[in-house]
Amino acid sequence: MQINKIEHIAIAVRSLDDSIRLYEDVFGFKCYLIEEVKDQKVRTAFFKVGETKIELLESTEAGGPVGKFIEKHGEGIHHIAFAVDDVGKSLKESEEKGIEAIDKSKRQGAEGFDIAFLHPKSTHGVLIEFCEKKTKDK
Ligand code: CMX
Repeated sequence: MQINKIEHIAIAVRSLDDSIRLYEDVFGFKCYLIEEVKDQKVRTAFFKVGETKIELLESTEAGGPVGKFIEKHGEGIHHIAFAVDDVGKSLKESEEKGIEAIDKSKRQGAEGFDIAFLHPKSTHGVLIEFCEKKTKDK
């Protein structure tokens, strides 16, 4: 498998607005996109950091994955996303090597990326996402 780069690091936050202020006013980043991903029950905000990005995640429903995460762990790093050329192939290769996938096939995430997650129980406690950009400009 070839990982091209860390596409983004995602951070679960209680309030997108409060957290955007931190990243803009203190760190000097510029939020370039706020997008709701309805099927994931989150609102996201993105910042470019060199070759990679930071994604802030605010839960829109208590029972959603980020709502449950914050309830259990509090705010903090939620997942790491790897940029790959082919999410389907990366999933298959991972499963062949005994890693449990959460998603059995790719689906659409924020920014129109194809995405899929591996289960943190299989990856030493880190939720890992594969991300494939449809128009390639890695
Ligand atoms: N990182 C590391 N571990 C995590 C985790 C995370 N983000 N979220 C949950 N876990 C842990 C739990 O603490 C639990 O550990 P223990 O068994 O030791 O207590 C374990 O994973 C399983 O938890 P669970 O209660 O059985 O399952 P959940 O219902 O909490 O679901 C998960 C966990 C990872 C399967 C679920 O959150 C999921 O499917 N995530 C993928 C989708 C997602 O995260 N979407 C939000 C972001 C979308 C986006 O970026 O657009």
